Amino acid sequence: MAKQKYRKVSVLGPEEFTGLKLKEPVRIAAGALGVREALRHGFKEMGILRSMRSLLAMNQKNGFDCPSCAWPDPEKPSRIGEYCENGAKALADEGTTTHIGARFFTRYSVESLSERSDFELNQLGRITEPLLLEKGSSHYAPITWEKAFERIAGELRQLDHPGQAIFYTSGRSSNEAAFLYGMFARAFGTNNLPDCSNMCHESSGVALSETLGIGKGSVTLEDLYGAEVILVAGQNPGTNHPRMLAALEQCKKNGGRIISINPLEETGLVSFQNPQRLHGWVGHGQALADLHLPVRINQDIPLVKLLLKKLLEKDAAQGAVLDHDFIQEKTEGFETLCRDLQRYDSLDLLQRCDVSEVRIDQAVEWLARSSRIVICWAMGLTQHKNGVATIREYVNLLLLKGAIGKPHSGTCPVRGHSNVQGDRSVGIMHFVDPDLNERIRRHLGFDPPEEEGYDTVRAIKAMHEGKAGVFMALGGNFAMAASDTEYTARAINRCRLTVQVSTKLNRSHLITGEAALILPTYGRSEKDLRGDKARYVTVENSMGRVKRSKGILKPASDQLRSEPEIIAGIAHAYFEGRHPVDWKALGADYDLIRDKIDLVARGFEKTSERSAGVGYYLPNNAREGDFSHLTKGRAKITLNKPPEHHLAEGELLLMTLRSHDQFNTTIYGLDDRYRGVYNERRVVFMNARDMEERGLKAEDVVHLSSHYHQKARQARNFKVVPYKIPPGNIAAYFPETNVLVPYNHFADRSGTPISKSIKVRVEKVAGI
Ligand SMILES: Nc1nc2c(c(=O)[nH]1)N[C@H]1C(S)=C(S)[C@@H](COP(=O)(O)OP(=O)(O)OC[C@H]3O[C@@H](n4cnc5c(=O)[nH]c(N)nc54)[C@H](O)[C@@H]3O)O[C@H]1N2
Ligand SMILES: Nc1nc2c(c(=O)[nH]1)N[C@H]1C(S)=C(S)[C@@H](COP(=O)(O)OP(=O)(O)OC[C@H]3O[C@@H](n4cnc5c(=O)[nH]c(N)nc54)[C@H](O)[C@@H]3O)O[C@H]1N2
Ligand code: SF4
Ligand SMILES: [Mo]
Repeated sequence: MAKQKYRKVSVLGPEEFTGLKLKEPVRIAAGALGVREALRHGFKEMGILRSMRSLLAMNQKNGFDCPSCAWPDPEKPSRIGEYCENGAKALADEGTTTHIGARFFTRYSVESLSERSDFELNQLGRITEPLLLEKGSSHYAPITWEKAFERIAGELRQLDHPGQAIFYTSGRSSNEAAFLYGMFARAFGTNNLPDCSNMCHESSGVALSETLGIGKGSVTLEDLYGAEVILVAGQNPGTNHPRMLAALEQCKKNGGRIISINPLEETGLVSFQNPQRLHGWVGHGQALADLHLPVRINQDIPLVKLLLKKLLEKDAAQGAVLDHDFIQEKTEGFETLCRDLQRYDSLDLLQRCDVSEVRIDQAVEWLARSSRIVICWAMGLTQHKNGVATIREYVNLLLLKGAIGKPHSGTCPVRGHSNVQGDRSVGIMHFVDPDLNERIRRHLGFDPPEEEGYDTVRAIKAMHEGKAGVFMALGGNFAMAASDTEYTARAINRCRLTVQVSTKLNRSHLITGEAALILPTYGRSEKDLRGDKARYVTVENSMGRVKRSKGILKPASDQLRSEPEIIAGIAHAYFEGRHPVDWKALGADYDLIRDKIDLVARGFEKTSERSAGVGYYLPNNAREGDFSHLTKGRAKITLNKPPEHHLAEGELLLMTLRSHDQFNTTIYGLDDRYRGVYNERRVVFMNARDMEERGLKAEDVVHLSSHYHQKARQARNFKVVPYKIPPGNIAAYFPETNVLVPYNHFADRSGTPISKSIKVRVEKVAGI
């Protein structure tokens, strides 16, 4: 087991099995079972009263935003509850009445805690007071807030230059907290603002900015209801965005068709019952996807090319398939694309994506007849070497159909963390935005740095090379979420100080720099009181609507501080009150932060006022069909090459996925009922043919290994689960398999690690 240098910390945690049970996958998503599961979690963690009260306030007008995914709320939320099973699980996980404070940490050393699994660490509950792991010490000990702020300020002052500090953000922070954090990093002097979106939708941001002039999706929730065709590509909404199923159901009721493009037949797209409607409690639910295209991993470009070729042919034969007026008026690159498509042989494209032609022709038929088309996607498209190109290819399809900038059509990159989009909108980015810098100068009165900072991958490399002294994280679990776990752990170890602003214990509190701080904060559901006044924050959902979120639960401890207070505390200690920004005042009064956001961040205006009720949409040029600020004033049709993986003999392509019982690195439970897996996470899903070729049977034990540039990496002990997955492709859960993802392999131009297409070998463990 890998150990880190300073303390003998187990980087990967236990690699033993927990007792796999295989059953038939549950094929109906949500419905009665979903509700029962949700309540079971809530009652167990929080008690009946606390869980009922909070569930009824979640995603409601005067309540708080679900802390789980970024799916939007309808304008009129259901009064009997506007949440899903996984939102309820996230809430129970955050609102748990199990707590750990200094006494616990006196008993258990960091080393001993590291022998527990991520699942067990999370079960320990909420952290209730600030803690310091001193250099050379084996245990965390309590520290006062003021001393913690002084310590951080002192370490920051000791750096040779500001570029030696790194400020990571996970997407759960509010706009207010993220704004203060981003501005503090710049005031300190660095753009080293890596963000969870670097590992997530960065490829979408890059592809959409370039083609459509905005790095966000263009649709609203209502757009989905009236679409004629919705493509759901590389996304598993039944688990990761469950309320999206209700929107897909609405689309179908209005006569729309759903096409799923995914190597797996994910539950939810196959069959769904809406728990918010009574008829959903009985019966068998309806098949949501009208058509499933089981594309091989990372072969979306050949698949879309084939769709495009067939649409062009149909257009030539019968006309009225493509929107030529739109193409002429609003786009550039159409002729070049047509010429380029001729170079590709249809049979070759068909073989690459490995989808039956009958199904492809059905998709072409529906696409040809429709003009209102929405494409939804998530990590299945972004986390590949060619993530940006893949998304650009899907955008081509929309542009050829004129399905952008008009109702019920457009792009829908479905965001992960509940406020990851808002964080970017208010200034969490490692690159330089000259307009933003100009507004900072004008309205905040200081000069922000003009040099690009580190994204996630570059931050890890810099730490590994000893170029960073302080690593701070506003939420998240960097050590486990990032690729190449052992390399990343060694990188973090080289820092002098690591700081985690967190709600619950995770491995990033154990894999640390020489010294480490844990600064415990409120969860979204908790009351943020200033005197006797409850404060609210704002968040932006996946579709660009900004609204308020106000917690209602009694906080886990009276020693917690809000994220804005913590950042303001650090900034105040660092600048000792000598800075044009009055950090302390901002940390106390969020209206003042919002006034600054209005002035500094693009598209925000009167946020305090307009975020009330259903909130307001930020400006979105793609939604308006306005491409005037792009070069040539037009949307870009692009050329994108199919990928070449050059698999060696015996190699397979691995995609790393979420189970139904986790939120990223937070493990709620060990089941994945939609895939028929119970009480085990160390599993690898394999096609029967690949199993046979390797002489493997169900539940055989294997090790997985990857080799990139002569470097071998291994993930040990996985049980084989026979599964309907394309031959040559396998799947396993993250974060257990992150150890296989090479830190230096990431998407071109977006830097997103290749978590969905890793070349691996499967080796049977002899004698088991
Ligand atoms: N309950 C729960 N909700 C969550 C999260 C969670 O962990 N738990 N995480 C949140 C976050 S941060 C995010 S980013 C989202 C993630 O949401 P998803 O992207 O849905 O999550 P993944 O489990 O990574 O699933 C990726 C899907 O893409 C498919 N896929 C993989 N490779 C390819 C490919 O090459 N082509 C195509 N067409 N499909 C492919 C996989 O089979 C799988 O269905 O969910 C958010 N919501
Ligand atoms: N192999 C592989 N790796 C991946 C992915 C993959 O699909 N495959 N997905 C990637 C993606 S899409 C993402 S977004 C990243 C996720 O990366 P992160 O965002 O870094 O990880 P999370 O697991 O979401 O972070 C969970 C921790 O956040 C803290 N937390 C929870 N709520 C709050 C809060 O309200 N405030 C604060 N301050 N802290 C809080 C808790 O301590 C909890 O343990 O992982 C990426 N890594
Ligand atoms: S769909 Fe996402 S935001 Fe909505 S309740 Fe479920 S987890 Fe929360
Ligand atoms: Mo994500």
